[in-house]
Amino acid sequence: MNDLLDRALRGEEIAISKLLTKIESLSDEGLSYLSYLMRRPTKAHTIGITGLPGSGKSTLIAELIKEYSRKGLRVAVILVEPSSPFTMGSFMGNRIRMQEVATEGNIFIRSVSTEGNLGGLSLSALMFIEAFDGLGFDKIIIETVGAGQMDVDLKDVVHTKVVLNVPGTGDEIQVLKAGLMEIGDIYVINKAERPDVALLEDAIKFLIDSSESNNDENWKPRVVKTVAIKGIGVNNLISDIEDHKRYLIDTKRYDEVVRKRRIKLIEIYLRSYFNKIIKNLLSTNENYMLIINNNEFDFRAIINSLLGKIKESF
Ligand SMILES: Nc1nc2c(ncn2[C@@H]2O[C@H](COP(=O)(O)OP(=O)(O)OP(=O)(O)O)[C@@H](O)[C@H]2O)c(=O)[nH]1
Ligand SMILES: [Mg+2]
Repeated sequence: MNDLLDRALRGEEIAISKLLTKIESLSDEGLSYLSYLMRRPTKAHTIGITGLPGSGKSTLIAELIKEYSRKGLRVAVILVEPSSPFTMGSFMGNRIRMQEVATEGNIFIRSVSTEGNLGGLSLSALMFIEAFDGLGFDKIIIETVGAGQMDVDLKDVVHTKVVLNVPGTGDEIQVLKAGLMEIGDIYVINKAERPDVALLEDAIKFLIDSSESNNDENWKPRVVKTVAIKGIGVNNLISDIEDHKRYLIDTKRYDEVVRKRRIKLIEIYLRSYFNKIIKNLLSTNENYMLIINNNEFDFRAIINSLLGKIKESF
C-alpha cells in the first residue's frame, strides 16, 4: 500500500492532513486516495451542528470532543467556514475553543470554506466526510454557519442534525426564520443559564408538536438544555444523540444516509466540474458576447456556438 495512505490509516496526524490536502486539490492522486477510502467499510456516525452565529456551537463541540475521547472514540471535526473575510474572528474562535481539547491523536479538526458554492455545502466538506469515514473515525462532527441553505443541505448528508438556539434574544424563534426549524433531530437550548429559557423551550416544543418541524415522522425531535461553557447538559445531549443513532439503525435508515450522501457528493462534484468549464468558457469568449446590445445579436447562434465549444472540449 502507498506509504501516505498507510500512515494516515494508522492515525498519523500529519499524514491525514496531507492526504486531505491532496484530496481537496482534486488531483488524480487525491481522487484515487478518496476512492480507496470509500471502498473501506463505513461506520462513522455523522453529526451536523448548526445554529445562528455565536450560539455556542464550537464551545459545545469542544465539550462533545472531551466526552467522546473519554469514551475512547476517535472524532473528526469539519468546520465549514464562510469565505467572507468578515468572519475571521469567528474562525479563530472556532479553532481556539477546539484546539484546547484536541490534544490527543484521536481527535482531528479540519476547516473548509463554503467555496461560494451555489447549494452551500462545499465539495471539500463532502469529500472529507467520506475520507474520515474511510479512515475509521467513530464520530464526524460538522459545524456549519447556521444561516440558511447550507444547513438545510446538511439534511441529506449527516445522520443526526443538532440545531442550537439561545434564550433571551427577545426573538424566541430565530431558527424558524433561518429555515432551520425543519431540520433538527435534536434542538439544543444553549446558554440556558439565562432568563427566558422556559419561553424558548415552550416555543420550540410547540413548533415540534404542531409539526412545523416536519422531520422524520417516526422520530420526535428532542429538546435539550445546555450551558456549554460549563459543560452542563452535555451528557444529556450525548445520550439523545445516541438514541437517534440507535433509532436510525433500528429502522434501517443509517446506511441509507450514507447512500444519499454519496449521491450528493457525485452531484456536487459534477456541478463544480461543469461550473469551472462554464466560467472558463465565459471568460475566454467575452469579446464574442460583447455584441449583446447590437441588433445583430443572435441569442440562439451564440448559445449553439458556446455549446459546440463545450462539446469539442470533451
Ligand atoms: N453565557 C454563556 N455563554 C456561552 C455558552 N456557550 C458558549 N458561550 C459563549 O458564546 C460565545 C460564542 O461561542 P462559540 O462557541 O464561538 O459560538 P459559535 O456558535 O461556534 O459561533 P460562530 O462559529 O461564530 O457561529 C463565546 O463567547 C462563548 O464563550 C453558554 O452556555 N453560556
Ligand atoms: Mg463556531
